[in-house]
Amino acid sequence: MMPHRQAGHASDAHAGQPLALHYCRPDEARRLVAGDGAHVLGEIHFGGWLRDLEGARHPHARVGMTQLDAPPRIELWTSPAPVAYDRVGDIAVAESAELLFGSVSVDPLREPAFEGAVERHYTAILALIEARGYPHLLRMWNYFPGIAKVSASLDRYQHFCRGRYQALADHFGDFDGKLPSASAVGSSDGPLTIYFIAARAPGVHRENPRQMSAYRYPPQYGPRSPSFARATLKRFPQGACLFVSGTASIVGHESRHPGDPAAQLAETLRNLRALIEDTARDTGARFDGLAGVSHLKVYLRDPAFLPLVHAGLDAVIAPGVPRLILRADICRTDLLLEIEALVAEAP
Ligand code: 3EB
Repeated sequence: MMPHRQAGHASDAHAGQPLALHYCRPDEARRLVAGDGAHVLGEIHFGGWLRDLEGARHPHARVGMTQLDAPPRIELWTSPAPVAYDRVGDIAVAESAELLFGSVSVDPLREPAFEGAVERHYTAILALIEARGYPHLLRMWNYFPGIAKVSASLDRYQHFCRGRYQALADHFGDFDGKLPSASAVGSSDGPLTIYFIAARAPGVHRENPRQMSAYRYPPQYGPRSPSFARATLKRFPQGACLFVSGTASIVGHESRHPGDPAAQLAETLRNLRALIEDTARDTGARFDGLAGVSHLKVYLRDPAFLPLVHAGLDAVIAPGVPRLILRADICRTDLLLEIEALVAEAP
């Protein structure tokens, strides 16, 4: 399943699961997609288009974030089981027996239209997953340009949060334990892209013992709080995995270590370790702390921080764990980096 990984590595724990993640070179993606062992759920290109997807039926998107490591990788989600493709309005859909992968990639629109568009797309996604019988959101990614641009005294991230909140509140009522894991990060250019994984059977949404739940943040961060969980645990017959949301140098609700990327990285890694260990303790999932991380995606405000990020990660993450490092705008201006992860249960 993971030709770029060495045998015996943490991510082999994903083998046989209803989904696998690959951060792979374009030629590896082509081979995986053409082979008969893997069916594509979705394919995300960061930077430019990395291979020709003209006529592709599976959900795909290009996100305007430069990759800071060479060679560039594609984020490819595959299923060992066959996948059926469809398109419903703006949503490209891939359905396997257990999982639905969807993506929306549209003109980002300017304020004041942006916020309503976010609400509309979220409402459409929620209606789709209900109608198709995959009502349980596991993970959502949100990318759009101009995340710090201010209009009507709110920045675009705050407008995004308001639109998302409206759709999710209409759907769920109260949020406790209902919101999925997510990332929401600023791109340099390109569309508003929302992609997601939903399931027939529920996951377990988790919070971080070192952080206030984002959906309870005080109003200083915006009129509507960010609506996501810190992580979502999903049990498959072959083992559990943990979708870890974008995680930053926030303790409680406050940003820590302004202007100090090394300290922000260390704080972020403490947050990740606490979240993974707390989930393992509470649920019995066999996650081996940071050693169980199978994939990392790092959003970095300034490419100059790249060497210290590599050094900091090398100290705690095994060398074979694929990391995608992207130039991106983080939603709070005092945050210099954010890290998301996939964690696999030990075999
Ligand atoms: C934070 O902890 C940092 O709005 O969906 C991380 C992950 C962050 C997801 C989101 C925001 C989101 O508040 C920012």
